[in-house]
Amino acid sequence: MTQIDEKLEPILVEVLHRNAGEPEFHQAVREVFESLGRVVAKHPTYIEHALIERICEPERQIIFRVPWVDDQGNVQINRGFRVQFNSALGPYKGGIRFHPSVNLGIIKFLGFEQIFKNALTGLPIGGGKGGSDFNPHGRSDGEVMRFCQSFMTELHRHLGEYIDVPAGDIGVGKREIGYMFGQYKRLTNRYESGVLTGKDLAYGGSRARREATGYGATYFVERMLGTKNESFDGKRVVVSGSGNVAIYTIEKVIAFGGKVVACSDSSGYVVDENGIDLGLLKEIKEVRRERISEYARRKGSGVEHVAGGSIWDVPCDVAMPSATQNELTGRDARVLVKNGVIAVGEGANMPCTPEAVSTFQKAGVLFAPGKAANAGGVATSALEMQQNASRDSWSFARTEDRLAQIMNNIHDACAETAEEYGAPGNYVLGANIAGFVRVADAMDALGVI
Ligand code: NDP
Ligand code: 2IT
Repeated sequence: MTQIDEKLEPILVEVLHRNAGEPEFHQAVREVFESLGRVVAKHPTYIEHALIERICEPERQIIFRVPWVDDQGNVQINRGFRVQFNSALGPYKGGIRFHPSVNLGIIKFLGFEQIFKNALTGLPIGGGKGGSDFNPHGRSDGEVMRFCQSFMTELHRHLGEYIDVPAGDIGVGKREIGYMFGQYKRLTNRYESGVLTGKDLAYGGSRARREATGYGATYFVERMLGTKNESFDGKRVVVSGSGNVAIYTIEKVIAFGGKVVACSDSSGYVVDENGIDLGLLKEIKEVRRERISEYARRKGSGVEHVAGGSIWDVPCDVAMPSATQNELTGRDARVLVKNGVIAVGEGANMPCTPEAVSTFQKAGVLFAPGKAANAGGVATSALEMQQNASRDSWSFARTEDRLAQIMNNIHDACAETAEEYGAPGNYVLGANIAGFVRVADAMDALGVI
């Protein structure tokens, strides 16, 4: 583990103590602290004005009961969360996750990462995150709708286009956003398009928002490969997950000439040496909401389905972990390095454990951290807010151009910051410092609030 600067150590101890029992939040905070030693040495005001303590304390945390009735007439109870972490740069902005593993610590880790990610986009958005321990798998449309309506019945009083603007994340896509927007509109009697992003094109969504996270991560890694005179062209790529981020990562990697040979879900992975058939994958995952084993069953011989196991055992040149936090361990990283991986791009939030990240860095593997590489989703959400505010609707090409520009800018800001602070090629350090400085300077200008 990297040494923490001696001025930062007591602050970290206090933050960990104050947030006991939240290991993912601790992990995210520690990684940022590991990067900040060189910053506080240059700019002592960040310590003197307590900006580091302040940034670790959410502005507001909301926890609420979500009662709903299932198809059998039973009353079900879930827990809802929204952590409004930081609004120095703009309204709180960040997704909503529905997954049985959701708890306050997970939402705080995601909200904390979101602050720096959103700052890196250069757009006026603060950081927040929300969710519930509701499990949408196996639930009917009617159950999902009633759950979303109940969730929004409580949450709506805390939202607004100038206050807090949620979007999707694991388990929340355009269906859930539609049900939540419908309930918000009904409760407030306002057509406030900009209160949620990731909306369907039928009622105020942005073109290219669906594709944005995966496309953005691929643009970022393509530019990072370019620093070594490499590209996706002709490369073997493994993408974990088979949800929104994974599917549109696969689509863009293929467009850049790469071959994606494996993808996964929580039940296992498939290997298709001919390259993943994207049309079939979309039909199975986006339309039919089936398991990944169905891909192997439909393709027949030649495609392997491995139940359980680690997708990182599949040899590749580029790895794009795009499922969930801590899905790629130190052991997995060692296997990837042994198999000759040259670049890793985090499509998910914090998918690589700290041991995995240091394994890649020590081996000289190009490593793009999630808060930089997956920022294209939230950046395009901010473009959706712009379109809603100006009652306009942009073409796919115009939106994707902006996305590509933003990703290139984020890449270059991370690379230049790493260079400036004496750690060329360290995108983790570059992303943490560039993001932190933007937010901390804005907070400082606003006084002690
Ligand atoms: P989806 O719900 O669309 O897809 C998630 C995928 O990851 C599914 O294949 C799912 O499998 C798998 N998965 C989820 N949890 C686990 C788990 N505990 N173990 C193994 N596999 C798991 O979500 P997204 O694609 O939107 O999100 C993926 C990641 O990207 C998350 O980390 C999210 O925070 C991050 N992200 C998303 C953005 C967006 O715009 N959507 C933006 C930036 C980051 P199964 O279906 O079996 O559960
Ligand atoms: O993690 C993320 O950046 C997201 N889930 C997208 C957030 C957003 O507001 O678009």
